[in-house]
Amino acid sequence: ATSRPLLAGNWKMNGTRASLSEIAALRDAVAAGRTRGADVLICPPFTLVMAAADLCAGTGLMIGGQDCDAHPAGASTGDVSAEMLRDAGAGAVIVGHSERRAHRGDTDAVVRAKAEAAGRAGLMAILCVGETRAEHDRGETLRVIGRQIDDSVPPSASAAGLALAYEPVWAIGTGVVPSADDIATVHAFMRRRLRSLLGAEGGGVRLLYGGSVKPDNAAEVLAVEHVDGVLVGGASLKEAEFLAIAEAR
Ligand code: G2H
Repeated sequence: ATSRPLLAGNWKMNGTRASLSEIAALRDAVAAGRTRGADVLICPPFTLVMAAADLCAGTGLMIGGQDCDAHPAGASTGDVSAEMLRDAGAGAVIVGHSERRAHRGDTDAVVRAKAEAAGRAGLMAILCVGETRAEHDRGETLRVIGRQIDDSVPPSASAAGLALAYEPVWAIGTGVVPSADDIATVHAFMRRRLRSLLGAEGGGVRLLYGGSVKPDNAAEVLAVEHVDGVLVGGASLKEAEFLAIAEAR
């Protein structure tokens, strides 16, 4: 973990207007230096993106979306484009989260199109990959991750415009976290794969770990080689808990 770390929160389908106080508190903690130079990002639901971005404009707390459509605008009821997120004040967007891959039809090709749209809109894409429990148990982890990287990372991606998050599906929301050795193995593999896909840019893409990151395991996860940050779900909802993760490194 040599680059400037990225600590990202994914609120998923949680949060109402009242939750903006958590974002304001985190913004103030970042401004007070409590996150010690890390890049900090919170991805609330679409309904809160603009209000959250307004609260954080010009501060060190970035706001992002949790998904985007691949097209800039059009007849696509219920969808939000990367351009719209950018217009709302977002600086980043998550694409390819396993909950969307599993339940919303986001294939590798769709994820790549969304990541490309994010790039065109000037958003950093937080692109998620990860194997299922069954794939893990069959020893297919690296094969699955390799395919997901090859087929969903845009060949045009830049180091600044992309973060790749390893989120083993079996570790999401379960309290189970892979061993430090297993995370290191997967992250080293991701680094090699990104280098062969993107060349020098692939060496600078930040590699995040996601899946049941909590204050009590964050220090260990963040110390793993090739781990340049974390993507945090449940523990990002409360400012104090997320800050404890940021302060663990
Ligand atoms: C994994 C993670 C955030 P949690 O999905 O993307 O969620 O930390 O709740 O496992």
